Amino acid sequence: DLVKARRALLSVSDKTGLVDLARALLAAGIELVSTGGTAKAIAEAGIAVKDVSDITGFPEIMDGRVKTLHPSVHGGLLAIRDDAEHAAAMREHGIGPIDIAIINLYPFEEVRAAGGDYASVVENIDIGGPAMVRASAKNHAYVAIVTDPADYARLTETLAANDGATPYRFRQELAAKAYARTAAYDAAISGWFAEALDIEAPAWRAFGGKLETVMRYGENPHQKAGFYVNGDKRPGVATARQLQGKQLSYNNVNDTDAAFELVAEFDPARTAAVAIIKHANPCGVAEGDSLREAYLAALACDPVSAFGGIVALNRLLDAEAAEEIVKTFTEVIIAPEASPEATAIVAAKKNLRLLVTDGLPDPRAAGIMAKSVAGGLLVQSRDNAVVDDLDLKVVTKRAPSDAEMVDLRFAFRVAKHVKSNAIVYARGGATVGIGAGQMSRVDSSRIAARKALDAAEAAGAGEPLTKGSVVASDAFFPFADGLLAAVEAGATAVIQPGGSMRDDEVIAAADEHGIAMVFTGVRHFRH
Ligand code: 93A
Repeated sequence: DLVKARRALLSVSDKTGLVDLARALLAAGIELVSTGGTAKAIAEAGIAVKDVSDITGFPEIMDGRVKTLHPSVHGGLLAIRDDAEHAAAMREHGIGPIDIAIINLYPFEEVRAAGGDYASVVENIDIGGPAMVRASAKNHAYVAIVTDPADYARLTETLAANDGATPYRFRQELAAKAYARTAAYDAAISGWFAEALDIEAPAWRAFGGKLETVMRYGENPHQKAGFYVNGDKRPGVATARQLQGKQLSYNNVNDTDAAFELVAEFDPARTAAVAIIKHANPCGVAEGDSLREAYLAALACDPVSAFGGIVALNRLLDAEAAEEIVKTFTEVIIAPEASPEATAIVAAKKNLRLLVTDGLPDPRAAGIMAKSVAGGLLVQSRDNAVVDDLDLKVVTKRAPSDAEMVDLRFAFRVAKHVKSNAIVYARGGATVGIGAGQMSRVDSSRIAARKALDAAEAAGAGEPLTKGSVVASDAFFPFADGLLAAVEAGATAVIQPGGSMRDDEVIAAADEHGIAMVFTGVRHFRH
């Protein structure tokens, strides 16, 4: 079970913690063998290390493309120590066992993320490293393979606790981690090819490659969770820089993503926009001349739900907006940038997380969405339809006024990001009532209207804000009842995909009440 470590091979691109580890291994009586750059770094610290060329009897050739790809290295890693034939082969060819391998790979992901050119990205595909990692991990009966500098301390502690040996269970766990690393590495390479060649990426890439964060827990405290990233450089929750606040929770990441993807629908060159999200649904969205104005209008839609929400902005967070946002308990703020003054205002709220992304995602960009189901993964392309690109058809006797048309587009833009069945009332560039996630469309209609009433009451307004509003539906009204509920709430114009068997009935009901209605021809289900 315990394997006494006598020789370690070190070959690392990321030299973090290398010298300390080398010193500790040497102190434990372990001989060190290393490749060019790694050996140099160790030797410069005054630590005795052998060059891998000394054991292969072969120089590193072809710019290092071939340095450890040699039977002396792979035989030392793969030999079954107590197999007579293996032992004989080792004697015959002068191969010494390697008991510990410390390897991390050429920084393919980093070079790719930094926008390296084709040739340098290709040159950073490590061959010898993964070969050694896989060989060591296969032979975990004898070899401890460490692929992550974060495990160096655990290695030295384990050696110290076991008189310079490693236990079987420890080597098994390291092997499992090693194969996860090589799998993610190859996934990143194949993903890069797919992107470079503009071909369909393998579906499983949607799951992401690299474990970025281990969360305290998942959707609920009894669930474990982690955040895996796939190297996509698009501005968003995965690439955001957190300027302050507690670690993001699983639900925070999910909600922040929903918030930012929604607010990115609003071109910052045209308007300032704010979205407030709770449980992955918006409880208020608005645009305006300033972020402050937009935030206040978004907040007015449903101030009760906004408590503990996620706030996303489509422009640089300025001091005026920050001052308003911190008045309400908020979990996360995400924006393309934040001014120093705004950052200072947010800093007064220690726990409030502030994320900046250096840009907005492109709502029209292609992408892959995945959802796990029992026994599999459902994969689909991203919903990148944008209302401005759609052919809107007026189907009623009355056409919407210009002002109604602006709000109709706004409402449909928001409805795309509301869980189905989605009903969104809007007026003057702000949502005034949102009905989300109901099993019947008419219920979503009623809930949205009810929320607008509550908001009006809370604000001391005489009549519900839905009076004179427009309404968007993410999918067609199967019957006239959903439309009639909207009419009752005071909506004057409707936007919806159309396409129901009963479109005629719905159009007739709209005409009867002087409602203007447009069909988009595109549905925005979201589940
Ligand atoms: O170019 S390689 O694919 N060919 C090899 O034979 C080889 N052996 C180790 N890359 C190879 N490595 C990698 O070199 C390791 O995975 C490690 O990332 C890096 C360490 O090089 P150096 O010690 O010269 O800094």
